[in-house]
Amino acid sequence: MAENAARGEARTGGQLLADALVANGATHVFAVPGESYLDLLDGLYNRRNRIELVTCRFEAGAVHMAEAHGKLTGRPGVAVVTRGPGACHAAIGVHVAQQDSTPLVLLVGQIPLNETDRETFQEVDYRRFFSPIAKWVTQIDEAARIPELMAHAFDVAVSGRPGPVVVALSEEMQKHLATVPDIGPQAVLPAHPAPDALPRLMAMLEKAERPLAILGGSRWTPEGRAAIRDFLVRNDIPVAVAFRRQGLFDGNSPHYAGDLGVGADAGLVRKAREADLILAIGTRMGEPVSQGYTLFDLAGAQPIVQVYPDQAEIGRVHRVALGITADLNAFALEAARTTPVAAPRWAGWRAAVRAAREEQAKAPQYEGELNLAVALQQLEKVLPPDTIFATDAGNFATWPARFMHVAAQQEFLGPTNGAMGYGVPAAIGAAITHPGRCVVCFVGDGGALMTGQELATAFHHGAAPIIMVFNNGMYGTIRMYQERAYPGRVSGTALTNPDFARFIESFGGHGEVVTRTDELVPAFQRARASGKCAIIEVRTNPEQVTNRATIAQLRAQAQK
Ligand SMILES: Cc1ncc(C[n+]2csc(CCOP(=O)(O)OP(=O)(O)O)c2C)c(N)n1
Ligand SMILES: [Mg+2]
Repeated sequence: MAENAARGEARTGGQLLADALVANGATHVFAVPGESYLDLLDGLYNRRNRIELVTCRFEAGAVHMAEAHGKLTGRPGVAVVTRGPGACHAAIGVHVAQQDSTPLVLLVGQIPLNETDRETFQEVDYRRFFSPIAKWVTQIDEAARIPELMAHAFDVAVSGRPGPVVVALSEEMQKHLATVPDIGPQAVLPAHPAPDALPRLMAMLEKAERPLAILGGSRWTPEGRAAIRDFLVRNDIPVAVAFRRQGLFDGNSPHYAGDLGVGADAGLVRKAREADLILAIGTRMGEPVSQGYTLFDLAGAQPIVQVYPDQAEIGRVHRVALGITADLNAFALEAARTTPVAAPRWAGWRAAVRAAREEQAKAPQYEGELNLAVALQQLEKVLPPDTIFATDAGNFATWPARFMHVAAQQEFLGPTNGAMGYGVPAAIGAAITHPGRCVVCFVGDGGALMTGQELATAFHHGAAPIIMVFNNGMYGTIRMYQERAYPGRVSGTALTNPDFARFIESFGGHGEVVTRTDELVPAFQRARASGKCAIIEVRTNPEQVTNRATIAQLRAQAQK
């Protein structure tokens, strides 16, 4: 225990690990237990007043909750899983944290060291297993090394481009005694932009006529977000957000241009092509943002200023005119101190970009009793100003992305790597991280049953997110691709679903079914008033497979 540390007494490895988590600022641990880490569990028992141990039902759920915690707080989310099968289940969360640049520390209970390389029960070499998807993988074999290696794991997860670190914990090491002090995070000043970075950026802006900012990345602080908003708005620059980064910029601002990701509005994509200066702030300009690497010329014909915390990502695919290596918040605070361009020439351009966004957010007419676009717009008006949204991956997600806006004080959690099964656990992780806030999850009927068992975790820990299940009875996204490539040949994409309202009621939660436009808001209000974890099943029209096309239209296009 910490008192032992202060007295310089011996502690077990399990206790040192729990104390290392406290020393590095962890407040929550999301775990599925295993016999491989009984000593760490016991160490956490002693630290139960400092760390909430969240007992999950599936390791993928545990890592998604931890990842959501990391996205929201900027500090590494912590998940603990057992070796072999547990680590394999957890791998998806490591991939999310890698592609989403989220700080995450995954601890894995390991086999006894003296059985290594016999392919003993549940043995996996984690350095090899996780190396392509983790930022760093280590294994602790000596209790005395725990404070050093755990502190480094936390430091690596938040440094430069944030990401996942995996730490395997040899089984018997956790029982060994060591007398070593705790080590906390390395205090370090953030990387500031080079002295001539902002003057050069401003000089390029002075000459521009059609600038467009693309905001992305992770670990933005509230001050950083406010500062970058201030800089962009004072310079009257239209702002798009990168794929699933809607939380970075107030969607209601007249400067908001929409999200540049999978399913981006064609109007915004056209505007991005017309732009004569791209300010890529925090985004890697990856495949979703660059529309499959087609949007911008790779050799740099369209000038791009890229601001990124890791120099290795600057110009990685697209050669940029000006690369600025900097901590994003440090950059934003410096940018906010610059004098805005005196008489920007792009007021008309900014208005045109915004008009394109407003045009695409208008609700079209849809067949049937439920106009999902109108229902979501009505819902937006009654959501609390500090709502946290968590989304899964699938076509349903393009409806809120197109027709709703994430306001300045709201947060948005989504898997930029397109991992189905993320939404429900991310919502639970968010509700556990911020107990007072309203958490709304968007998930399809496919994703809802991929990790829906984690609802048990929500009840176990008193979390009450509201889960909106968009039920179209199919893996709709894949059906869409199928109809484009092989029209009329439905293969492997139809689903049979439970009664979702009765499913949540069986846990003691609140269930609602929505089939008409005007039912969504009252259903949401009853769900909120219940104070319980809730499912609102929204029965959507399967024919309306995207918000822009019906199955019949896709077939007709495919047969042309
Ligand atoms: C873990 C995982 N498995 C499979 C996929 C491929 N995939 C992408 S979307 C999708 C269907 C999603 O179905 P649903 O959740 O019902 O949403 P819908 O597309 O019907 O709106 C599938 C299978 C994926 N992205 N992630
Ligand atoms: Mg579906």
